[in-house]
Amino acid sequence: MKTRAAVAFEAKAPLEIVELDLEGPQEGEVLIELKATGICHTDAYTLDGLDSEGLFPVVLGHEGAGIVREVGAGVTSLAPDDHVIPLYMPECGTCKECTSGKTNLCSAIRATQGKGLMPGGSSRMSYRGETIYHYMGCSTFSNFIVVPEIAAAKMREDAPFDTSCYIGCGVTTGVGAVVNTAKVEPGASVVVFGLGGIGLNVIQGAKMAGAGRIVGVDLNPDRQEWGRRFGMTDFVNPKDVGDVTQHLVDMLDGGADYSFECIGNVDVMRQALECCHRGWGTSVIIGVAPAGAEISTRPFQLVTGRNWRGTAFGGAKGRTDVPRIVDWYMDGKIEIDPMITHRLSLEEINKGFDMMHAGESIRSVVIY
Ligand code: NAD
Ligand code: AHE
Ligand code: ZN
Repeated sequence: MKTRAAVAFEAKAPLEIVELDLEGPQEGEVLIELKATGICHTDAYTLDGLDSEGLFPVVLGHEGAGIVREVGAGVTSLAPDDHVIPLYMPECGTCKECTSGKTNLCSAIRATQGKGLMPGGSSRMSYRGETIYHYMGCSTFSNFIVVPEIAAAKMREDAPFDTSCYIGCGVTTGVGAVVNTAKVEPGASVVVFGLGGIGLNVIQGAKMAGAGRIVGVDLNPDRQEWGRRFGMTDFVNPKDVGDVTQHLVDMLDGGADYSFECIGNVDVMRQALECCHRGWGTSVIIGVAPAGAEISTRPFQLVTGRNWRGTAFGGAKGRTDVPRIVDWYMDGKIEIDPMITHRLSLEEINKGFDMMHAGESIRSVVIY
């Protein structure tokens, strides 16, 4: 069949809207008609050539929601007309990681996923006979996609696609980092570096967990109002203070109980660790840093009891946790609607990237 898609033919070039050839679902796979997709900073990072796994030509996008249209042989847990969120973090339920009870990092299809291919080792997408790579096992910048059954989470049918798609990455990552990874407790102090599509969800997760002080740090002054809207109690613009780390340590009587880096900047990752309280403070890295970048600190920071952690997809197990997060949204426990600042057609997708870089959007969503 044919599908309309925004293709990244090369790094740093605008996406081009073309009609691709798409092969149908094979055994254990499903065909999904996407209804909406968000644009996450990780898509921009790969498009900018900063991803060590980046491949071109590729259909980017990993934050979608849609409807199952066809299932391949042997598919038992999904059927046509099911509403689903594609998962870049699948959940097979049987691999070493899924059964460990210690991580959400399912390993069933990670090797081929990182090579832009389906589990059998081939791509389902092509353009004029040339292979087009899949991205993060999702490629939601295509109207139709094929994904493995284990990489789609069923969602309730009354949840709107144009907001629920954000649960496919940003919402789950931010809220999950707080509740699954850090396990922030009531009254704890929290510092959030970077108040974009992820950081604002960390803030609302911290508020939901009953955190006390929630300090936001961002270079964009407009983000102060955004942070306060979701529960931030204090705002720090690094441009207004000398030493950000010392400023936060003084502000929080020795430092933060928890900090979250939601930017992808290794210098800020160091500040996020070092603003944590001696003896127990935990810093969680969420931001994805450019290929080749490395983090550093004095080992003394760890010797004296600070903890450095990281999280992917907020520690959430896709097929188990995503439907619950959709329920949290539908029950008003978390907010999504105000963060969707722009709705675009597929033809306007490059505008979404421009607005992200200019700091004008929180989340742009493409509606098919
Ligand atoms: P975004 O562009 O919406 O937000 C980034 C924010 O950081 C902006 O508000 C920007 O003003 C601010 N910022 C930039 N440089 C700064 C600095 N030096 N100091 C303070 N603030 C600064 O991006 P996003 O979609 O929220 O993504 C954030 C990061 O999280 C990216 O690196 C993305 O790749 C990563 N991410 C990781 C996961 C994961 O599972 N670990 C999931 C999603 C996104
Ligand atoms: N491909 C990069 C790593 C990118 C990365 O860390 N991705 C996050 C999700 S970002 C979503 O917006 C993730 O889930 N990582 C775990 C994994 O298995 O990819 C690189 O450095 O090669
Ligand atoms: Zn993302």
